[in-house]
Amino acid sequence: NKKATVLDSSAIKRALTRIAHEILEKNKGVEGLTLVGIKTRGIPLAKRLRDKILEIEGVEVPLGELDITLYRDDLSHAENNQEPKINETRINDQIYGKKLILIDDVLFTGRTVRAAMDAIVDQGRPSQIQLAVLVDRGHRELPIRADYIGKNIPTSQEEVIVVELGETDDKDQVSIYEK
Ligand code: 3GP
Ligand code: 5GP
Ligand code: MG
Repeated sequence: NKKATVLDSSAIKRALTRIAHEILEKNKGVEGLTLVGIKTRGIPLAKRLRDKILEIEGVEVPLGELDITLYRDDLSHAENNQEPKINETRINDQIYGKKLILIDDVLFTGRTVRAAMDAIVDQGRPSQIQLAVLVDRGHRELPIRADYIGKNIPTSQEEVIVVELGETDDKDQVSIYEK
């Protein structure tokens, strides 16, 4: 059951616009950048950031995709002791010497991002890996943090963040639910 809406569509849009500017500022432009969206909702977020960067800078940066899921398929009963697993990777561009920006919807324990970094490092040696997330809900179990954060939403273990995006759902919205 739903407790609150934390980001509406304009707030999501503003957060992504800000993150696009932060990416450009931190990296002094687009040189060497590659965006990498993580599985379902990280991919539309990565595409939106690419479009925003194109709007601001006039350059279309390369975009890759990573598919990482848990071993068990009943995700509604996902437990913290399940390790994320790489299914498929499509990072078409070269990785060597590139600055990769991983993009995901929610950062929680950090295990998905760790798995993503493993998969990348297996394929090549980027000069840097940075991380952008729409929501950081806390509860990290690994020493991982995001470089770019849409919104910090402190949650309890009993709460879940529901991220809806127009590309996969019927609207843009981020809300908190009690499990
Ligand atoms: P996503 O693929 O768009 O990221 O993991 C499958 C989906 O389940 C995810 O969608 C995510 O939004 C949703 N989800 C909600 N709560 C959790 C959770 O606690 N763990 C994981 N792994 N996914 C969750
Ligand atoms: P982590 O591996 O950091 O524990 O979890 C990150 C991944 O699991 C992200 O891809 C994210 O989609 C998903 N996830 C974890 N917790 C939540 C949550 O509360 N809401 C949503 N929407 N996704 C979550
Ligand atoms: Mg996700």
